Amino acid sequence: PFARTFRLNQTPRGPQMHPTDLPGQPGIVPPGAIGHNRGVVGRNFAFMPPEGVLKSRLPAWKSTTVRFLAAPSLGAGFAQYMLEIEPAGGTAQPICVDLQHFFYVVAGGVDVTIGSDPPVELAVGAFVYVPPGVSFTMSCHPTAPARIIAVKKRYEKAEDIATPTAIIGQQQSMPMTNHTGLQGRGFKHLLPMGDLRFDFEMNLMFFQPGVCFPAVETHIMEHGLFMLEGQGLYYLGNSWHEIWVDDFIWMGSFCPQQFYPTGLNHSVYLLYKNVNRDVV
Ligand code: UGY
Ligand code: MN
Repeated sequence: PFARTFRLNQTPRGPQMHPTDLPGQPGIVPPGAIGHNRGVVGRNFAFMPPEGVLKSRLPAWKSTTVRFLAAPSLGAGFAQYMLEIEPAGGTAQPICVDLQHFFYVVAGGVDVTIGSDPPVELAVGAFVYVPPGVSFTMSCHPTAPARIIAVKKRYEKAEDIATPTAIIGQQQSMPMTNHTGLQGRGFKHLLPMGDLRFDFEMNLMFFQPGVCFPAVETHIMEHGLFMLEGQGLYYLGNSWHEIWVDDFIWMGSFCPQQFYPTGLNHSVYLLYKNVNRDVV
């Protein structure tokens, strides 16, 4: 009976529209509604297509939908979430002594202030790192909604190492590097690599179709992965998962992982990785 009733939902969606906001249509079962679910939560990984991630509203965020993707309740040592901010919505966050924040603009534009600095306009591809002990505000431009991928992490202080300072950047003006030497791969390290003040990295990873890692990786660092462009197959634990734009993956410590990009164009994802701290 599933095979007879299931039909792919061909409703086009605009770049600002989340799949859970699609208008219902009689006789059309949206992807993921019955049986055909790509979402999986394993012992130390989670694969989350956007259609199943429901809305939260938070007191500190005005006219904003928050969709939590990773959280301590999942097993993650950080939180990652998608902010969908309506025009003129946003937040003013007070100083939080031990929390650091990272934001990356996926769609639309926002104004951000960090501490007492003047506001900075962020467009698609811009990002901001807010260190612990620093307040910030974020407000969406009045003309269009914004989608921001966010990370929140408790800062792990290390002896004799200073706390990082704030960073605002734009990925389009950063150099593409490739320490692997493998043709068809590229990296943009949005936070300074090898700077021991930071306890996490945020990297954009670029792949040409068919170019994978030299080996299946199994490492202590966790990941939060948000798919920005392209498509492929992702190996997690011991199974392959089809990955598309807007999908999210949490990879816990020691989760075997590999990416095999498919499609005709390059694939890009934004990757959180905790680094530079000892095991206690
Ligand atoms: O840097 C990394 O750990 C990266 N190669 N992992 C990944 O993309 N899953
Ligand atoms: Mn990795």
